[in-house]
Amino acid sequence: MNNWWKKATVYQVYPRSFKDTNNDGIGDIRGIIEKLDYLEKLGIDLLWITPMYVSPQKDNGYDISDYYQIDPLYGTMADFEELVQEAEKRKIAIMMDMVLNHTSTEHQWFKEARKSRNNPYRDFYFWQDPKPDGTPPNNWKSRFGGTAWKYDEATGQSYLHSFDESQADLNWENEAVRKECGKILAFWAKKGIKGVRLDVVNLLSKTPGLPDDPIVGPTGDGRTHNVDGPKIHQYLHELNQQVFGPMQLVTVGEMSSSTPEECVLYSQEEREELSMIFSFYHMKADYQDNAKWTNEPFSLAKLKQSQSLLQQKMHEGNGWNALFYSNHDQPRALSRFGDDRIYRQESAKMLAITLFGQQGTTYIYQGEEIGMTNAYFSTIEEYRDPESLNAYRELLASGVSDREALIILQLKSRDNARTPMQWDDSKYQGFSAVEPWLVVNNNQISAEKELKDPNSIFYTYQRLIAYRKMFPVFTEGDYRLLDEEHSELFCYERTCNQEKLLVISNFTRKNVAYQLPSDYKTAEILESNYGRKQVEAAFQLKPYESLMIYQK
Ligand code: TEU
Ligand code: CA
Repeated sequence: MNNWWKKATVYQVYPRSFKDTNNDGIGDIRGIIEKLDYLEKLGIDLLWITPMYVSPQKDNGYDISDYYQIDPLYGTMADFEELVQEAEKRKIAIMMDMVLNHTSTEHQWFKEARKSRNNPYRDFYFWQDPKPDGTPPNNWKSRFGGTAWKYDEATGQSYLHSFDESQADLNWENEAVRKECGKILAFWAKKGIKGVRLDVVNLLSKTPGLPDDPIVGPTGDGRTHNVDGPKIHQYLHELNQQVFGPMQLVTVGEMSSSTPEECVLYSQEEREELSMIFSFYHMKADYQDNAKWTNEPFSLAKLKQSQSLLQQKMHEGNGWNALFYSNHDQPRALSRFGDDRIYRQESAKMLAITLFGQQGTTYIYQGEEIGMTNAYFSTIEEYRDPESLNAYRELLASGVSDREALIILQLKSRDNARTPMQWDDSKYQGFSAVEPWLVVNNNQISAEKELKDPNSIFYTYQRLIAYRKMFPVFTEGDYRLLDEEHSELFCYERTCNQEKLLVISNFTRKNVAYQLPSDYKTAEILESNYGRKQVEAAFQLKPYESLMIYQK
C-alpha cells in the first residue's frame, strides 16, 4: 500500500497554546521545535499546525491577511524552515492549515475590493445590495452568530462572511481566486510540507445567486446553499491536478454537515480530490436538536450511531476517514464523553482505544495524550474566543440566565481546548514564564508526570500508534457494530482475512456485565486500561473499562 498516511497518526498543534519560548505569553515556532523530541517519543508521523500566517488574530489566525508570511507573533520564515528540517530528522512531516474559504478583511485583496464596485478585486468576494427594506441580502447566518452579511458604507453593499465579520468569504466562481489559492498551496508545498488541512473546505462552492435557505430552524442557516455546493467536487479535483497530486500532498478536508455519501465522494482515491475527511456528526452527541449552545447530556447512542454509520459507509464506498475526538474547536472529549475527575486516567485511555480501533487515519489533539480537561472558567472575562463571546450575548438576549449561560460555555466553548499545554508543575505549567494569553488549567496534570509513569495515558497512545502500523486489520478491516442497543457499552469488531479485532468500551461509572463472543476465546489482549491479562467467557467490565482484543 503506497498510501503511507493510512497507517499514520497526526498530532495537532494549536501553536498559540503549545509552548512559548520568548516569554510573551503566546506559543511560538521555536516552542514547537523544542518539543519535537517529545512528539517523536509519542511516535506520530505528521504534525498539523493551525494557521501561523500573518493575521490580525481576530479568530486566532483563521483570518489571514498575508498567506506568504509567518506572523511575527510566531517567529520568522527561517524558524519555520528550521522546523520543517528538524521535524524531518525525526521522521515527522509537517501539515499546514489552509484557510481558502475566506480571508481577513485586512487582506490586500479585500482592501482593494471594498474601494469601489468596479475594482478588479471586487469579484474576489461576494457583494450584494441589502433588501429594499434595509435587511441583509439573504437569511444566511454566520457560524459565529447573527447574520452572515456586513454592510459596507463606502460602496453601499454588503459582503458575505460565513464566520466573523472580519473573515470575508472568497468567491470561488472567480477563476482568478482559484488560481491564487493554487499558487499559495504550491508555495508552501515547495517549503517542504507534506500535508495540508483544508479549513471549512466544503463551503467553497455556493449556489449561484445565493438564495435564501428554505429550512426553518437551527440548520436553516444557509447550509442548504453553502455546504457541498454545486461545483465543490470540480474545484477540489482541479486543486488535486494542479497541486496535491504533483506535489504529493496528504490532504484532509474539514466537512462539517456533509453527509456520509458526500464524504465518500470527497475521499475516494479514484476521484482524485482529497486523501481524507473530518466528519462532525459524532461531535453532536451532546447537542439538543442540532443546537450547540445547549446544556444537553451526552448520548452514547448518538455517538455510536454516527460513528458506526460513517465507518460503514466509508468502508463500502472506499472513502477514507480522519478519526478524531478532540480538536481546537471542540471541548475536551475526556470532559465530554468520559469522567475527568474520578476516572480521568481510565476514561482518557478508554476514549483512545475506542477511537484508534476504527478505520481511518488517527488524530491526537495537543494535551489529549496527557488527559487534559476542560477549562471550567467561572467568569465571562476569562473567555477569549469570539464564537463563545457571541454565544454568551445571544444566550442572555434569548432570556437564559447568566448562571446557565456560563454553565453552557463551560460545556461547549472552544476555549476549553485552547488552554496552554501543561508541560510541568511550575507556575504556568511550563508553557511560559509569564502569564499566558489564556488562563492555564491549574490542576495536577502534566506531560512530565505522564512520561514518568509507565502506566500513563501517554504510553497508551504510544502503543496504539504502533499497533496501527503492525496489524493490517486496523487499516483494511471492515467494521461491525456489536450490541447495538446496549446503552452502556460501545463494542465493535473489525475483520480482515484471518485477522479480527474486538473493541469493548464501558462508557459508564458502573460495573457492566459482559459476555465475550465465542470466537475470541484464544485471543490476545492488545490493550487494557485496567491491566487485564486475560478474559473469561463472561466477566464484569469495571467503570470506563476498555479492551482491545486481537485474534488471528
Ligand atoms: O472551523 C469551522 C467550523 O465550522 C467549526 O468548527 C466552528 O468553529 C464551530 O463548529 C462553531 O460552532 C474552522 C476552524 O477550525 C475554526 O477554528 C475557525 O474559527 C473557522 O473554521 C473559521 O475559519
Ligand atoms: Ca512567544
